[in-house]
Amino acid sequence: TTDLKAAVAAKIPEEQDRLKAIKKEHGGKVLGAVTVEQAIGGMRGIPSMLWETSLLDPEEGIRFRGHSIPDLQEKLPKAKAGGEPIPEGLLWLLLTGEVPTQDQAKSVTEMLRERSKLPDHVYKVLSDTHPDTHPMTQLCTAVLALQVDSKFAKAYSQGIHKTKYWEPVFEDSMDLIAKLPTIAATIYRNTYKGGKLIEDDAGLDWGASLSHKMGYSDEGPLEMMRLYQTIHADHEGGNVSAHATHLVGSALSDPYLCFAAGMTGLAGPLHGLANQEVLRWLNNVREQVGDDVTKEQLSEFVWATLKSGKVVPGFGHAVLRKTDPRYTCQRGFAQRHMPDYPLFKLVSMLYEVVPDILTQTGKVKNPYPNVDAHSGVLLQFYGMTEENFYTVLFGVSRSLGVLSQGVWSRALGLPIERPKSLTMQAVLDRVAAQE
Ligand code: FCX
Repeated sequence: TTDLKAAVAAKIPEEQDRLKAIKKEHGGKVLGAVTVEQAIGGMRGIPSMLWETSLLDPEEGIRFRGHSIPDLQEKLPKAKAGGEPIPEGLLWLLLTGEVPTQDQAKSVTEMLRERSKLPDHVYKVLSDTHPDTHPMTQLCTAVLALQVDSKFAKAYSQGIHKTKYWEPVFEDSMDLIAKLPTIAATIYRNTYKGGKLIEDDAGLDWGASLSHKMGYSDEGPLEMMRLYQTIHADHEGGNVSAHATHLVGSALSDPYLCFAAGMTGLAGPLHGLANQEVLRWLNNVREQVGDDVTKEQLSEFVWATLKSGKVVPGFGHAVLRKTDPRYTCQRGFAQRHMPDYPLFKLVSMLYEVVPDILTQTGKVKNPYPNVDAHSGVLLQFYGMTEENFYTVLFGVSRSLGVLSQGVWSRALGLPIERPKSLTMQAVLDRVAAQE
């Protein structure tokens, strides 16, 4: 089939049975103990939720439905031979678990295009926001403004049977994914280009159309955006944007509400906003020493950042313990398309300088670069110089992963999330009871 919804529907019964069997046969088994340190330390490493669309290996990085990033660059359908994968193909994979054919990916492109029209009131909300409103806040505002059209919220209020939840959740998710490029481009044009919007090009795929509507229609930025939108899509379930979406969705808040929750989390500087912070940091270096910075000067900057009690943005990770393959993939793109670009050289030099220094601090568990260390270079090269907008691009991509999982969370009937919290005294009482 080339019908995405039918392909998902066909998978649901076997996956429901699988989950039922796992629960029945292994429900009482232990996945891991929880230490006091973990409870205090941001629940790091506690296996405590189901997330089907991707799994993060600390050494090897993300796998989308079992496929690594290089694997997907090879296997996913492309807009042009030998080019970058199109994110619609990834969406099919995330939702069905199967790598799509060219025709299946094309049908997703068409399905999204049919749903892409943004209601007038959303344009109005966006043009009425205070001009200084951060683009991420504008993104959340626009997503919430769209919520009035939620098919799930409507179906729920009309008493839909719980076995059918996934269907309107699927519809809302596709509607929202379809509209996000127009929302993002409108935010960009309003904030930085005097509100002059650009007509869509009906021949373009979802990711390329985002770049086009922002005002960048050459082959270079179109290909870059396809890759960018593919690799930022998902990073298993525990990161802040995914977990926030998942948590809020577990209360049966509709996809607009839970995606907005995810995006408010992505807007934090330790998470998605790090791509903006990296650019600021790099610009600061360039302003102070110019493009011909030496390794010694760069080291001084890194140390100065650490000594002033700040993090070096774009480095470190809560789960990964090696260089992020999303970084490596973007580095490969830069090597192919912009090998002599000064900013790329600066970022490459950081790769040689920062890990050593972070290791010397003796506390950073992963001194290597993450996805956010590199994405700004690609955007800057093609003229997208407004770094405060970068996290919006991350957010558009993240919709593919978190909303796909949202469909499966409802299809599998996952319950409301409600972990246990403790007071400090309660922690001490539990520890004392064990001694
Ligand atoms: N620069 C300076 N210090 C760092 C650091 C960095 N890049 N990374 C970690 N540390 C520090 C932590 O702040 C912590 O210090 P503390 O003990 O004084 O509080 C200590 O090292 C141990 O932290 P660690 O266990 O290694 O890392 P966490 O799991 O707590 O945090 C993040 C992970 C990603 C938040 C952390 O590495 C960081 O702040 N990095 C910079 C911001 C960033 O790039 N975020 C984007 C991450 C990601 F790719 C994404 O979500 O987009």
